Amino acid sequence: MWRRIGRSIGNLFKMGAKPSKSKSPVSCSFPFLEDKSTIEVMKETYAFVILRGLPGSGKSTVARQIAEKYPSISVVASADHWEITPLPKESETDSSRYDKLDQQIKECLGDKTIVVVDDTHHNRERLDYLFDLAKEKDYIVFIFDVRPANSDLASLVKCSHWNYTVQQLKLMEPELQKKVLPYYFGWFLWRQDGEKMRKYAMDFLDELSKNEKFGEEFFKYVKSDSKENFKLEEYFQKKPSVLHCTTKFCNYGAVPNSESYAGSKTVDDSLSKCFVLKVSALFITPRTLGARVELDEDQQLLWPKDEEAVGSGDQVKLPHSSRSHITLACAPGVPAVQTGLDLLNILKAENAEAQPNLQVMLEQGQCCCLGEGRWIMNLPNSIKVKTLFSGFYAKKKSTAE
Ligand code: 2AM
Repeated sequence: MWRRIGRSIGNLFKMGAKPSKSKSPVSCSFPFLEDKSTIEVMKETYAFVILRGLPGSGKSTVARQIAEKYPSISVVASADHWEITPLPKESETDSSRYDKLDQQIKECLGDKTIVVVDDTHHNRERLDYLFDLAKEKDYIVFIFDVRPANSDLASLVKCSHWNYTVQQLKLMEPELQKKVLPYYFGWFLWRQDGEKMRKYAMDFLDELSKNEKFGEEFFKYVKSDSKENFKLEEYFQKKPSVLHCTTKFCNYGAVPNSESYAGSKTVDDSLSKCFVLKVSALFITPRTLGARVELDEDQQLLWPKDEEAVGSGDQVKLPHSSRSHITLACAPGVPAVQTGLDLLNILKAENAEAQPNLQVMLEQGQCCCLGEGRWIMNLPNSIKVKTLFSGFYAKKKSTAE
């Protein structure tokens, strides 16, 4: 019996060059293998799946199952296939060992929708290199730790065909027991729905830019030499390459409670799973353009508990997860984190004021001004967007944007 953190996988044999020595019955549960709506979305998502675990832990079984579930659109790039023996200690200086595997991965990125990399992945530098490859082509990274239910290393040694000793596996084990913490966790929009949101945002800007009342108020708060030459679309140029709704910002573990969040069962069960988010409003400030997201009960479980204090210390208290949003664009020099802060600020002003300062009617709905260039348009019909839950992984300390 084999498991991926509480879940069992089986039928143990290796893809690629050599089959593993033993097999056990299949019984596994991953959203991208079993959940119908997840599978539909995965079929049209650039997904970079990193399988991670000790030799003999069952990674290749999962890889094979993905290949079977997504025939023709997926590829498995396996270290075994290129006969790359994992080195037990963190001393993999000779990266040329990976040349053939990397060549295969690079050829498949952009060509195949789902790229699965099957290797031990116990070396952080190696992971960083893969994150860069995925980011270059806007692939969403999914990391799955495949762990044997039976942690007896002697049985793993028997299952692996690389003739390891128990001692060698012991050297790899500590690194593999640690979670790879992302820059942030969040819901990543399905490409089609991402495009839909971008179009919606552009139409919103287009309508606003034609509205005199809006222009008069908004322009007072932006830094621009000339009102005539000011163009909203040009001002909000900085856009995320993949739209997302952040749940927990981890900064690779530097943020408190990142590890407990990443290690929670809710997060683990949700990795790669499809969630449909409800976008209930669009908002604009002199700094950011964003979409408000209202979470349902299940989605709220993924919202970090330490964000509960939102609004505490202020007179206006806002409900848990009020900050949930999608950053659509930022003004020059403004970091994306500002969008959530702007949303909270708008919601507090909305709650505090009986009447908005100004209102303008747009095709998509009524847009209300809350002063200081802050405007919100609550949508008469919310927009539903399909997303996949995962982390954003990049080299530690990189700016990531
Ligand atoms: P946001 O767009 O959802 O606000 C990368 O910087 C992403 O991490 C940003 O898109 C931003 O998400 C989020 N982020 C950055 N710094 C953050 C912080 N201090 N707190 C919460 N989210 C942050």
